[in-house]
Amino acid sequence: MFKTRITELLGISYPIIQGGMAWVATHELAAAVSEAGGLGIIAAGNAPGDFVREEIRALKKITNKPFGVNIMLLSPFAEDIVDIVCEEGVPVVTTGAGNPGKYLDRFKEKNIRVIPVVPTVSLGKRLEKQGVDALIVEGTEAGGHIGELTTMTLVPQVCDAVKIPVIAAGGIADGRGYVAAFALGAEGVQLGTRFVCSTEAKVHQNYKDKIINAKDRDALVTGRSTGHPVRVIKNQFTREFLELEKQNTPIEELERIGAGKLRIAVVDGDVDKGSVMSGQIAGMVNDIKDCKVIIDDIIMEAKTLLNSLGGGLND
Ligand code: TUI
Repeated sequence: MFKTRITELLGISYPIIQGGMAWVATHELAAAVSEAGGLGIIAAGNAPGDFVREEIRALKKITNKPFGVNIMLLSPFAEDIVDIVCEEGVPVVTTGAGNPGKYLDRFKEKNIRVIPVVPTVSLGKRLEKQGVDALIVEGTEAGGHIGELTTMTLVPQVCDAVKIPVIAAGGIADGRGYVAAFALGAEGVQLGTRFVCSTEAKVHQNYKDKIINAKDRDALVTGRSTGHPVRVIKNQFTREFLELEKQNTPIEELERIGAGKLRIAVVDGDVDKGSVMSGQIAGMVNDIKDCKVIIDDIIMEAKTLLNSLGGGLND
């Protein structure tokens, strides 16, 4: 359960990858996760190509370990980011918020491992046929832009439908979630919210505190009416936004209001007027730890849990 096709494919020590969170997943966080034996990811988000190129170069100066770049496919700069990851010798690409099919030939040509996030069985099957290396199967418990199905229901259905390895995401932050994901058929896990609350994440303290103080029902969904549902922590922004949605405000107006709100929360620390993206697991993330401690604790807890569960076989 600790050496899988994912550790093999990516050349990492533990099958734990970090989510590609816009503004949060900088080279500092990615390098820390990779140094700790997982796969760190730089998030391109909506950033322009030159910014992402500098992030990749900055990461390479501080670690020689494998890493990845997440391409958010709704970004106006997605095409440029594809060019840049091909030029800069990036070993792994993850994608989100769309179908990366049209870019796959170019990634393959450069021997880049491609691991898209999929919210459905059908997209997973289609991308397997097109030659992706693995899938990140993300349940609706996740933070940010989400699909409809839960991790519990989606992961086993995708595992049954494909032969390539699956990485489970959405609602995982500790050894219990890790073992549960493997029980569902996954060979790795992706964590987002847990890594936001790490020492190395260059995220405003107010944002980390908002997650640490969140309770079980504080992560809710805005943007259902726009077709781009986004999970965030409840605050003044979500109250106002949800009220506008209730009043059938036009989609273009809602998108204009939502634009730039993540940066305000992550960088400026305005967690009242900004968008504090987080998964449902926020209620269980109660401290800030080094990335290495996060990963070591998960592996230790998973081993202990497996021993106790295995003990049940002798009953
Ligand atoms: O992408 C994410 N999480 C994100 S992206 C983001 S930036 C953003 N902000 C506002 C609105 C929209 C985006 C914040 N958080 N997670 C991975 C993910 N991918 N979740 C869902 C999907 C997804 C959805 C549809 C993947 C593929 C897909 O395909 C549709 C198609 O074209 O077949």
